[in-house]
Amino acid sequence: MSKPRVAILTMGGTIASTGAAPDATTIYELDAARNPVQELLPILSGVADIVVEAFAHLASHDIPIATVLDLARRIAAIRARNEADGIVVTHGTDTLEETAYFLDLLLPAGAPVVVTGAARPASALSADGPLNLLNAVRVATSAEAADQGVLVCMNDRLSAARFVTKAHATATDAFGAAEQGHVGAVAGGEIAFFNRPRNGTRPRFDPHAPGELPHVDIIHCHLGMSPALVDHAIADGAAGLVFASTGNGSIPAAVKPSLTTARAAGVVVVRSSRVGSGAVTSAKVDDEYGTIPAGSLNPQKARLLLMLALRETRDRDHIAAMFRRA
Ligand code: DAS
Repeated sequence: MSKPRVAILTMGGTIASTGAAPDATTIYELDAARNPVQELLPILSGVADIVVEAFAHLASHDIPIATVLDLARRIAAIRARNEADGIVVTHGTDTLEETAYFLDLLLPAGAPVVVTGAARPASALSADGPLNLLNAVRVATSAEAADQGVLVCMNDRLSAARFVTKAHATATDAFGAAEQGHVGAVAGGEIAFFNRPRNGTRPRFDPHAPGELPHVDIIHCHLGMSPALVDHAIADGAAGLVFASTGNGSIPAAVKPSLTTARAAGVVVVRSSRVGSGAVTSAKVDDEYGTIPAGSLNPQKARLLLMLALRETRDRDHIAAMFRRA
């Protein structure tokens, strides 16, 4: 029987990095001449026929959003041409949740798309990248993983891109969703799904839609916050702003006049929370200033949805409806 076909698109990150010694777990670099993910082919080819495509070779905090859009287009093309039965993306963990969610917003149901990475470089003692990748490849070949939205496979767990977040700076068990949990697990090569993401009504966008992605900034709110950050972002041409607000999306009184400026300039403002779990709910400020509550989307994911929404429409109510369905 022929093996399933898996395309691995590599983006760089710690999984593709090496350090000077086995105990160098936090100091390491990408080597332009070496892609350690490629070196795992002999192990991976026991599970699937693998094609590796080096898509980018960058630390994930340096990946341009346009490259992630190109990645979505490449995955759409692989699916359309039936070049693979499943797709794995290897990625730095810092912004892994953003790429995974961006892909989730841009790719319809179809062949599995699994994003993975590593907390430790390829050269480290107990490097986690090789097993994360092997598990991701296994998941990408699983019929059950199809139509589940983009999945993240880290540390033997499977999570929905919509909810997963990086919650620890260095540990191998950094990924999770405090309220929604994981959707499955991989142990001893066996995959078990125990939750299904509710994807049916979520907004989806065409990866081939024309036009630039609009400029959307995140404003981190804090005690004694100055409105200058908001005013600067508006003057700088932002089409949208996401507030990483305190608590349940609160906006300081000192910043409210800037919301009026934003509205007059057609800048759409979304209220998310810096708290890390729970949903930002509707509030009086939304009626007064036209802001939009982000629900349970964290600020970095709310920003991605707002970018794609703003490329389609500038209508505040239409965008608010997308956030309600997200
Ligand atoms: N080097 C960081 C990044 O590229 C961290 C990592 O990959 O884990 O995101």
